[in-house]
Amino acid sequence: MNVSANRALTTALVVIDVQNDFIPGGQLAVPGGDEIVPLINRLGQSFRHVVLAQDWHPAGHASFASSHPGKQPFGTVQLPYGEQTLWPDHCLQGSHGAALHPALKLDHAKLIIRKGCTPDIDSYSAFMEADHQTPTGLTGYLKERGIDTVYLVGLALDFCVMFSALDARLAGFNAFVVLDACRGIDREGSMAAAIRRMQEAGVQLIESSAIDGRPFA
Ligand code: VGL
Ligand code: ZN
Repeated sequence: MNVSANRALTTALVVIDVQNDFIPGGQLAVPGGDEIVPLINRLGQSFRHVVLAQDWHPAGHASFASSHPGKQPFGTVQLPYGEQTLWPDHCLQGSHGAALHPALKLDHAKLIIRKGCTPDIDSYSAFMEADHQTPTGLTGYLKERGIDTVYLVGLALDFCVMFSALDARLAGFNAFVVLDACRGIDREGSMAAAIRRMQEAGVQLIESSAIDGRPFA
């Protein structure tokens, strides 16, 4: 087996939360969220292994401001695992808002991992719920398939992409975030903080020009 074929087998593209509710017009719109879809579609052609993450909350989820009387979206509440930012109701299981963006075309993706399903625990990360104890199963899936390197793209850079990248490092993966294939929410300096935290954790921040052109297929 030659080197490039080997790299194809050990590398995965992980597409985070490219869902209607995170696109302009959705319940928790990320500015420019729709702009990255054509780029992600193109990058997908460079990867044999593609995994999609889907934020997938039950009604009354603990991350919804509406679940906490008197609380507003973008406020916070103290939960057993720490401080939880509160959001508008979003990505309700089975809803249009929770569906993957209709222009996302990654037909060869083999796994859709749904997260945020536990009623009283949020999960920004595609790897681990916010209690830092409950795995989603993604680490096991990737490791069982011999994957040691993940490239992350999607929404939102300063929340779900960042926490997924940090947890990928904790699980021992090489982690790259493709910045121009992400968009952020950027509340109260969250974007700059996310970049700093990822750099400190050894996440490599790159542009798509570094990988465009089928190197992993
Ligand atoms: C996300 C807030 C709440 C994300 C998900 O995908 O970044 N952000 N749920
Ligand atoms: Zn969510």
